[in-house]
Amino acid sequence: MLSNDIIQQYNEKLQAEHQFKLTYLTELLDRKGIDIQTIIDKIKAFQVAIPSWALGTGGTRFGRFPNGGEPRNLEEKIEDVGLIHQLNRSSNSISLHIPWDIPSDANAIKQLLKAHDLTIDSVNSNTFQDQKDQPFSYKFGSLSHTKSEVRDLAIQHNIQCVEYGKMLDSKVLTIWLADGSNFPGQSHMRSAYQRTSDSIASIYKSMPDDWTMLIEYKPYEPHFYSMVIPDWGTSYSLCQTVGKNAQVLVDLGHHLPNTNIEQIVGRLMHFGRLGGFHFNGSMYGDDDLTTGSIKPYQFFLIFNELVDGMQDPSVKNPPLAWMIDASHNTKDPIEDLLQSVNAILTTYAKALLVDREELTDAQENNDVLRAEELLRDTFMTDVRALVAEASRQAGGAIDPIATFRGAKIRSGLVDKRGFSVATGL
Ligand code: RM4
Ligand code: MN
Ligand code: MN
Repeated sequence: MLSNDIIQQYNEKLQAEHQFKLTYLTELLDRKGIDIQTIIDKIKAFQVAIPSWALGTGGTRFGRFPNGGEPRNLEEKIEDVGLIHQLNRSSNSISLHIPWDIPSDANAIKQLLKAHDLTIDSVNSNTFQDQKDQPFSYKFGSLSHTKSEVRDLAIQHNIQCVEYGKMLDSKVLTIWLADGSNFPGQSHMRSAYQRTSDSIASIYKSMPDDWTMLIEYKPYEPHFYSMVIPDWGTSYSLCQTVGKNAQVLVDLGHHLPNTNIEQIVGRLMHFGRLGGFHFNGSMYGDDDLTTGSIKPYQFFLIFNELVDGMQDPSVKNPPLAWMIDASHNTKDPIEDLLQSVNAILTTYAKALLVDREELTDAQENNDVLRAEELLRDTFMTDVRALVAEASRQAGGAIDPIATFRGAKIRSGLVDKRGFSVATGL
């Protein structure tokens, strides 16, 4: 664990400039009738889960370029997330992928989580790879497979994930189904959907009542002709079929270019079926880049829709599960994650500043320019000092990345762990 003195030491260096920016923002928002502390408190409460599989360098199928010091086991993954949370106070949970993160001693893991002020977010099943000594292959599908023995294996794996989750007090199972086809005629579209729906229903039935099932969609990859769950409509219909504790999960990279994701968010919230988010950045598809790095305005529009839904009492959507789902091929994974969380909080803060009454008025009166300018004005406001202040007030760093770099944390991890490479993709 990092000594809090180090965080304070870096904060002191940055305090004067930070205060200057904050004072300006306080006055600017005050003129608009917004109390800055109310916004800061909301930022403090916003927590984004870190996926265990994003703590090592990712790769493409052409190669991987690790820098060393990666977590070698679940314990070290928890330590890394603990470090991130210590620096930004906004990442208080970790999501697990089974079988990569099977806990060998659940009680010891729970103790470790507690020591780092963390909890387990979701457990994620993996039927996109065959494991060693697996009796049947997922090559031609898992939950949608034509053969019942393969489907049963995949169903049992998901049920097992829930068991591991229960041991660690998780309450969320996330299913991302890699099933699909690569060639026309390969798969019978309607039957593949029906088999999937039946398989998901059996998993759902075995889940405790206070658990949530999140169903993710993805238009292509690993299959390129068809995916069994390619879009939000399919996820939504599966959720409707299985029951009220199933929700749609939106992964920002799982859309074709130019899809209006904010509209999808609005629709799902309207139906009360938006369960959670996988944040990342995307240029073409499932690029898994740093959140907000490619299309920051679109990201703001998505948050604008989220905040609008969350603040509207007529919207009966359950609280959302926020998570990053990224892969770090180029940057240091911890730095990249800190950058992503910062982009998420900054964008959330901006969406909180939108004058909703004014926007509704402009929309009702079809004043297109006024509505658009209202959003643009908020988007252009530099609110980074609000996020820095939220972190500072919560005991974190004013500038988490500067502190991570200044304290030479990565080289410390390399010294301790050696040239290690984490499990994951
Ligand atoms: C998928 C999807 C899932 C993630 C895997 C590793 O594309 O985004 O959420 O668990 O990648
Ligand atoms: Mn995802
Ligand atoms: Mn993905």
